[in-house]
Amino acid sequence: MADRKIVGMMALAAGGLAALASPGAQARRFYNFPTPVTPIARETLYIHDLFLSIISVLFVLSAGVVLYSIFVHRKSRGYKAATFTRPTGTKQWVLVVLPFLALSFIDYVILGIPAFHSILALADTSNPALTVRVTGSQWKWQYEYPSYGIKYTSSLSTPLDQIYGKAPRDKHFLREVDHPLVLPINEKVDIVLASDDVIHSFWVPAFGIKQDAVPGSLRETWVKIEKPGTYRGQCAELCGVGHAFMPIVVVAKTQPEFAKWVAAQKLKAAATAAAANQTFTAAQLIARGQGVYDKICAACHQPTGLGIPGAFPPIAGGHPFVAPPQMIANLVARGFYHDGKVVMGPVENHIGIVLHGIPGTPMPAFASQLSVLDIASVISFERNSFGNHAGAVVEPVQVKDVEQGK
Ligand code: HEC
Ligand SMILES: [Cu+2]
Repeated sequence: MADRKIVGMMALAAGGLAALASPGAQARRFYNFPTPVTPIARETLYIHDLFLSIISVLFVLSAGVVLYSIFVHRKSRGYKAATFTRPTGTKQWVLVVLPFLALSFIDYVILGIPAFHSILALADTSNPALTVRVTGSQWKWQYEYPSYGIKYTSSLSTPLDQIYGKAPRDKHFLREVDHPLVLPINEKVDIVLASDDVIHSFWVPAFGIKQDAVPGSLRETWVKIEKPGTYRGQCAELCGVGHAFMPIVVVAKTQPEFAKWVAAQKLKAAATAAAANQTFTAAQLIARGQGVYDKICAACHQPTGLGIPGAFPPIAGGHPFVAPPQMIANLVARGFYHDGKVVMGPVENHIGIVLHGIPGTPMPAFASQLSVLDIASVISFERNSFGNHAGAVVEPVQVKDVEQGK
């Protein structure tokens, strides 16, 4: 009989969907969640799979009943539309109340308890073994380990040629950085998020976390990574034109490997501090500065040094630049504008601009992101490239002097 066939087909479809969505049967494929590597990610995935299986079965069952009724009780068989507007009689009341109770049970107990548990677990940042501070800024992440005195900036390392389509894209196009966040496995790491400018969002799918970094307030989340490896994520809050250029790369290491990394970072920090007192040749500074410029400044001032009319002033002196009056006034005040053209202003002002940014404009302060040597180098590069002929370069001590207000 046709009716029985339909019921059979419905059962088959329900079973198939349930098998697809059931946690055990599911291999992690490209269209699904990445393999979870933290307790939170695993719980989230479990809840997702559970929700999906139950919802799929309910969908198939209820759609099946609807389709069945439409087909079997059709007009041509002499059926007439029902006219009742509310349940009448015991049978109908049971058919209303039972599904309601069943749905409530599914929602508040079967799904509700694990969901509530994971929300509580997500918020529990107590007793971390390590705290890292993550600060979003346009358009890079800064990572700081207060207990080790380590602090560095992580920026996109995809070459500009690939971004501009002049070279083939590699596997991790726009998802590779110069200095990843390095974390130990099997330890609870408290991640304290802040922002230097607008709202960013720290999102690493394999960790099951996505937490906004909000200017003027601190947000927290935590991870306990179970497997060494490289995990990739992205800023998940539209934060300006460079939003797609601030990926997150986390390298999880075993405790001994992590300890080695910490020791190496401390040595590096000592070397950077020492470099602030050394002198370098013009060629050394300019070559180093070119690297810093391409990585950090070119996003706004452009690889050509010509800027973008109205938004980002050229670095190349002698270039006409049209911009809103306030921006022109800023440039004039610092000695970087004359006769409708951008000019190389006084070196102290140049150092000041790069150290402290231009408040109230997109020009960021780099004092906390770049070493004194990097700042000296990038300024040396800017003053001797793009057709600028300052001749002299800037040594790290000069930057230190301006920084200390000498
Ligand atoms: C997020 C975009 C952005 C980045 C990144 C950026 N700048 Fe700027 N910069 C600006 C803007 C905007 C101005 C103009 C601000 C104003 O006065 O309104 C500016 C102005 C300047 C000026 C003064 C005017 C001029 O054109 O000479 C200098 C010098 C400068 N930036 C150097 C740098 C250096 C060096 C870097 C990299 C270490 C850098 N900037 C990175 C946006 C940026
Ligand atoms: Cu962002």
